[in-house]
Amino acid sequence: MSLSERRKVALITGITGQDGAYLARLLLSEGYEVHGMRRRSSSFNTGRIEDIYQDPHVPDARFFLHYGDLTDSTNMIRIVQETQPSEIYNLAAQSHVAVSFETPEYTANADGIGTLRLLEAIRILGMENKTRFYQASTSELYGLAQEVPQRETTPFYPRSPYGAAKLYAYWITVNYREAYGIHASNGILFNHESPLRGETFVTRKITRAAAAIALGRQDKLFLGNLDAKRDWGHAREYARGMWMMLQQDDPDDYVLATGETTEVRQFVRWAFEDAGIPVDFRGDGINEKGYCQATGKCLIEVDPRYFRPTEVDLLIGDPSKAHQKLGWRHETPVRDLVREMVESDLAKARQPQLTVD
Ligand code: NDP
Ligand code: GDR
Repeated sequence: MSLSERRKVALITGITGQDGAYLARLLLSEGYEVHGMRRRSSSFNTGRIEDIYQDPHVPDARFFLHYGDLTDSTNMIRIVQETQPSEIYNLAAQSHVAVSFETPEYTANADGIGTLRLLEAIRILGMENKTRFYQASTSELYGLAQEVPQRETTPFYPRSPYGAAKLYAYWITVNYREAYGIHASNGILFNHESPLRGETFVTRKITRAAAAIALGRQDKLFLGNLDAKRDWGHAREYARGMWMMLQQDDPDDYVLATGETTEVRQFVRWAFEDAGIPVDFRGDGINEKGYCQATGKCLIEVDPRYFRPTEVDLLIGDPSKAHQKLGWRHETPVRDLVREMVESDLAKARQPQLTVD
């Protein structure tokens, strides 16, 4: 069925997360009716999508939220049946690598079997030929890198319960494509960040802390492994890549990355520079007091509690296939990404009601 003949109805799991928020905006701007699955929470968890929320009572509303959870099969079958999506984007996951060591079974259930539940919903409902499926796969599949840079053909070697759960999700997506002819694609996305990034991922933790320290609201930033290297791009651009994958005639798997890698330590340097905080970052080393100012005040310290039992030391992706086949390209260099995130966190930190934590 050609693109123009297909109904534009999307179901996004994980719509309250960073990527869900960017993807929902993009799909609304492309004319889609957008359905999002959200979890019930005792506190508000829709902060990232507040500005696109529409009252479902308005006659031409195109944005709807449904309560659901990846661990609940019947609930997912019902949501897929009710919404009849032409495209499903499975972005929901317990997405924190360090937390997956604390909650390995839950992570396997949500991130691994959750993907199977959605694919089964498509099959049970007989929607194999009318619903396209996107799986949020990850560079964490490469883990202990078997090749540099990593591309679609690089062997996987996950290094965390999160990576292992996502490995199952990757292969079950491939299997349902091959076994049942579902238009199902994996986006193997390298790290992507933004002002909407979750506060406990390293980039946002750093930019929030730099803003709070600059305004005198925080004394110190505790971090784990500063030597790790990541290929960081902008989440808005990666959401567009997800959508582009489902607009292809044939399903396939694609790496989205910038092709450049940066040490966590360098990200810290840039963020503190952008926040206007003078810190002595001379040399590659960090002394026993951390990174300090000329006054002797030390602002950044390594706390081993943030080390992971097994670490992914180096990630750098080769996005050539996405360049050639999708025409996708990243636009924001990591240096600009840091600046945008620091500026956003400085603006937020200046708002008095948001500073208590
Ligand atoms: P976030 O952590 O920001 O968002 C995760 C989303 O999943 C949230 O909406 C969360 O809901 C929801 N969720 C978590 N558990 C469940 C569950 N059991 N049932 C239903 N919903 C659930 O992640 P990102 O937006 O950064 O990432 C999106 C996806 O892409 C994830 O699958 C992630 O693993 C993957 N990925 C991310 C990369 C990145 O760099 N950002 C890179 C590669 C892959 P709530 O808001 O209630 O917590
Ligand atoms: P990652 O992102 O594990 O790559 O997973 P994260 O930002 O958590 O860690 C990146 C690197 O920074 C090191 N690090 C710290 N990390 C955190 N969270 N907190 C710290 O204090 C800290 N100090 C150093 C980590 O050890 C690591 O090496 C993200 C998630 O979005 C996944 O869902 C996604 O699949 C991958 O990116 C691609």
